[in-house]
Amino acid sequence: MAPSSDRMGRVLVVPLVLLVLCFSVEGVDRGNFKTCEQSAFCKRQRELKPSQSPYRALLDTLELSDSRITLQLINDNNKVRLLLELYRLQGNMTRVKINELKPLRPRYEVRDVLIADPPTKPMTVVSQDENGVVLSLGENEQRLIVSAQPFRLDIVEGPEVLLSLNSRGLLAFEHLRLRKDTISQKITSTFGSMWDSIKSVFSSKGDIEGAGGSDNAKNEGDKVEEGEEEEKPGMWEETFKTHSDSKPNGPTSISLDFSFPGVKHVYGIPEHAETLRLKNTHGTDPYRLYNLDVFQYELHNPMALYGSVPVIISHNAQRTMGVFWLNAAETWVDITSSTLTTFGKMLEFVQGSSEVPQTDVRWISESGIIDVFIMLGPTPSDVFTQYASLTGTQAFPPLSTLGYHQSRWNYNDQEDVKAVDQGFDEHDIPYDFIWLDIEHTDGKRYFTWDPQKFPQPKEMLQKLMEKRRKMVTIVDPHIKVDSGYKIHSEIGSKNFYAKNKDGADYEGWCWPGSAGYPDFTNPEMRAWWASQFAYDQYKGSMENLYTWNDMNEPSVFNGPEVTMHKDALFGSWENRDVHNLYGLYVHMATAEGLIQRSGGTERPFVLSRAFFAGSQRYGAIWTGDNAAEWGHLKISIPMCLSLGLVGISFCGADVGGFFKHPSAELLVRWYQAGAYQPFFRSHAHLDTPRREPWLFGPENTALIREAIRQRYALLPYWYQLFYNAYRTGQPVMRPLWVEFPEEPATFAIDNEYLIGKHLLVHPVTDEGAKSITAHLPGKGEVWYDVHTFQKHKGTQNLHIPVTMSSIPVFQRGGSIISRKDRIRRSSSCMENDPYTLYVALSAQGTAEGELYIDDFHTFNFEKEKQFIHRRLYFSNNVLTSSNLAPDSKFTTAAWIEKIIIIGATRPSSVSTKAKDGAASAVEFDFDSTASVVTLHKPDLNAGTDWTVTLQ
Ligand code: NBV
Repeated sequence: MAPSSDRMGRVLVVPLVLLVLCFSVEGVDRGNFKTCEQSAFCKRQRELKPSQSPYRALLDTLELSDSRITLQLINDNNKVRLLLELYRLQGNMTRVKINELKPLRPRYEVRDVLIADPPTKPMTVVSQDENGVVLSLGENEQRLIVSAQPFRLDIVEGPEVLLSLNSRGLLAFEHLRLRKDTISQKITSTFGSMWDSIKSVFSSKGDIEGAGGSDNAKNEGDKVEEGEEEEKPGMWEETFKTHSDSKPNGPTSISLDFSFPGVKHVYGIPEHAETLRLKNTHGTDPYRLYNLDVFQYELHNPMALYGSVPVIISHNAQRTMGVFWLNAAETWVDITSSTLTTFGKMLEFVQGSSEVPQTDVRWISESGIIDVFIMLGPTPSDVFTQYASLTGTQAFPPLSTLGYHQSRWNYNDQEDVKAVDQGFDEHDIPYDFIWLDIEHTDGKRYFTWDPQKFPQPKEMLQKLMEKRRKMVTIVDPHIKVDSGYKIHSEIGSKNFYAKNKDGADYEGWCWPGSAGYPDFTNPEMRAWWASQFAYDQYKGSMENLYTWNDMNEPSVFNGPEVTMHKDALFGSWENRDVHNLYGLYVHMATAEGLIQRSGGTERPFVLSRAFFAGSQRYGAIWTGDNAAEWGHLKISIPMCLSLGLVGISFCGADVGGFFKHPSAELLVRWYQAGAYQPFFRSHAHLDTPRREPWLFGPENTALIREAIRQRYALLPYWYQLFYNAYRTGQPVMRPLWVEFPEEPATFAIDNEYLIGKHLLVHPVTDEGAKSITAHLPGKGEVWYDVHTFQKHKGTQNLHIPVTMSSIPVFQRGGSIISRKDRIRRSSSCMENDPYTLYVALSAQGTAEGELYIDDFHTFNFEKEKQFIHRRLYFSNNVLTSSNLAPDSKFTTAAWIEKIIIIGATRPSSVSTKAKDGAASAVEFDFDSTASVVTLHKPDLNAGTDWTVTLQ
C-alpha cells in the first residue's frame, strides 16, 4: 500500500494497484485485460476449424410434445450426448436450447432476465427421413430444417434461407468431466466421497468408468477413445497476471455459429466503443462481452466495457432479424462477412449457387448452456417487439429525469451545492438534478453522509425541493468492511456476501479500502437492499433524492481484470456463470428500493454503469468514463444507438467528457449533442477544473443555455417517446435504417440519427466545423429545418454551413411534434405550461403525431389509467385531436397556446371547434417565405377533442 494525499491534504492509504489504475497511464492499459488468446476457453474455441462438426442428430430420439421438440445430438468423437430443445414461440420467434443430456452437475441457466416463460405455439413435423426433419413454423411457409449429419439447423421461408445454425460446424460443447489426474489417483482422499456419490447416482443410469469420466459418453455402450479428451492448458486452472483461477469444474465452454445469407450489416452486442455497424473480426479479437471497469477506454476496439447485452441484429433491405444469446458468462463474438456462400447439401438445390453476401456470427461463452432466441422480424419494429416480449421494455422515467442533470466528482459540500444551484438561476439555465459522487459519504460508506461536508442533507434537499429540483447520490455495491458500519454488519450477519472459493466472505479493494460484495443474485439479499432505501433507513434521504449505481461490474481494484475472481461464489454458482448479471441485479434491487420507499406510488430513477439484457426495466445507463476528446463525443452516438437497438433506450454519455478538460468549443458541441440524447448529464473527473456551464465566458454560456433550453422545449416529445418505448419496446433514439429499412445508404450512418420517427439530428462533432453534410432519407419525404423551417427533399446529402450556435435538426414532413416553448427553472415548473404544436406537412399535405400527458412521476398512469393519450392528425386542412385511450381518465389544465403549420399555404380564415362547442375564429399569420401558418391562442385544452379548420 502507498500513502497519498487527497485534494484536501488528508493522507489516504491507497493500495498500489489503485494508484496504478488512477494515475499512471494515458489511455487504456491493455495489459490489464485479456485478449482471446489469453482467455483459455476463447483460445481453445477459436482454434476449432470450421466444417468439421462432430455432431450428429439422433433422429430416432425425436420427441414431439405440444410446445417443444426434443432430440439428442451425439458428438461422434467422444460419444457425449447433448439434448436439443426446439420451441416455436409466439410472435415469430424460435428458441433453441442445447444442454448436456446428463451433465455431471447442473449447468447454469440464466434467471431473472426473461420477464416470463415465453409462450409457445405448436410445431408440426412436415416430413422426416434419414437425413433430417422438417418442422413447420406456421408463419409464411417458414420451416425449421434439422439436418442430421453433420447436425445443423436452417430456418427457411419458402425457397429462402433466413438463417442457419452450425452450418460452419462450430457447435462445441465442453461437457462437464472429472479431472483426469484426479481419476487416475482413484480419487482417494479429498474427492473420494464425492466420487462415490457421483458413481452411485449414475450407476443406475449406466456405468461411469474410464478417463474422460462422462457418464453420458456411455449411453450407447460406446467406449471413450483414449486421447480424445485432450487436455489443453488452461482447462483446469488458468493464471492471468498475478491471479489464478482454480476452475473446479474444468472446461465448460460452449460455442455455436449462425449464418445470415444475404446480410452485410449486423448491429448490437453492446457495450463497445465502436461504430454502429459491427466490424469483421477476422484478424482481430472477437467482440468481448464481460462486464469490466475499463480505465480510460479506447475507441474502435472490441474490448469489453461495463455492460453486456448478448443480442445481435441483422439487417438488409428485405428483412431484419435478431439473435439473443441468453448467457451471462464471459462471451466472445466473432463476425465474418463474405460474399461467397457455402450451403449445406440439403439446401443447395433451393438456394442455387449464386454469390450473395453473408455474415457469419459465432458466439463463444465460458459456461452455462446454449439458449438462443431467434427473432425473425421481419421488420426492425417487429424485432424490437419480439425482444421486448422476452426481456421487457424501458422503465417509464419520471419526466424530470429527462431534463438536464448537473454532476461532477464531486460537489464538495452543501455550500457548493447551493452555489451551483444558484448559478443556474443566475445564468437562467434550467436543470432538474444535481448529483453527488462518492465523496459525499462518510468514508465511502454508502447510505451515509460526510458529517462535516453534508451535515444537514435534508435541509439541502428541502431547499432544492422548494425550487422543484432534485438530487442523486451514488450508492455503489462494494461495502466497506468495518464492523461499525451498519450496512456491512447486517450483510455479514445475514450471510449475504458473495464468497470466495473457500467459502469465506469475498473481499476485494475498492474505494472504501477492503470491501465485501453483496450477493445480489440472492432474492433475499435484494429485498434487504431495497429496504435500505426506506426514508427511515437511509437517513437524510427524501422524496427528491434518487440513486446512481456505479462500479457494479463489479469493479474490484485488486481482482483479475479489475473485477471479481471467476471462482468466487454466489450461492452454488461461480462468478464465472453469473458475472454479467451482477450489475443488472444491483440496478434491479435499487430501483425496487426506490419504489418501495414510496409505498409503490412513485416511479424510480436509477442510473447504472453495468448492465445486461433486461436492464432497461430498471432505469438509465451511461457510457462510463469517456474523455474530453472529439472522438469520444462522436462515439457517444453509436454507443447509445446500439443500446437502443437492444432495448435500452435511456442512455447517455458524460457531457464534456469525464477525463481531461474540454476546450470551450468541445464543451459547447457536447452540450448541443447531449441535449438531443436520451439521458442528458454533464459529469467530470475529480481532478478536472470546474466546468459548470457559465465558466467558459458569456458567449459560451449563452450557447450552452440555448442547447439546454432546446432540450426543455422538446420534453413533451421525449416524454411521449419514452411512454411509447415503455409500452411497445420501440427505441427512443434510432438509427436511420430503422425508419428507412429499404435504403442501403442509411445502413452504416452513425453520425446522425432519429429521435422517434420524426426528428432527425446531425450534431456537429468535428472541431472547427464550418459545415456538415446531413443525409436526409426517404424518397418522396420532406424534411424541415426546425430552426428556419426551410424545406428539403429526401433522399439527398444536404450540405449546410454551421456556426457555433448550429444544432442541425430536421422535422420530418408528415409529423406533429408538441413542445413547450416557455422555459423555466426545471421541468417540474413547466408541468402545466401550454403546448405549441409543430405541424410539419408531408408532400401530400398531411401530418400526424401523438401527445401524452400524466402526472409525470407516479405509477397512476398504469394503476389507475390516469393519463391522456391523444392522436393529432392533419388532413384536408383540418387538424383533429382524438383520444387514443378512451378508457383512460385524466385531465390537464394545460392548453394549446400556438399551432405552427409548416409547409402550408395561406388560409383565408381559421376556426377551432371544441367538442360540443361552437366554432370560433382564430387569429393567425402567414410567413410566405417559409410557408408557415402560425395560429395564436387557439384556446384549446391539450387533453380534449377538438378540430382546427383552415379555409
Ligand atoms: O465515483 C467516482 C467515479 C465516477 O465519477 C464515474 O462516473 C464512474 O464511472 N467512478 C467511476 C469511479 C472512479 C473512476 C476513475
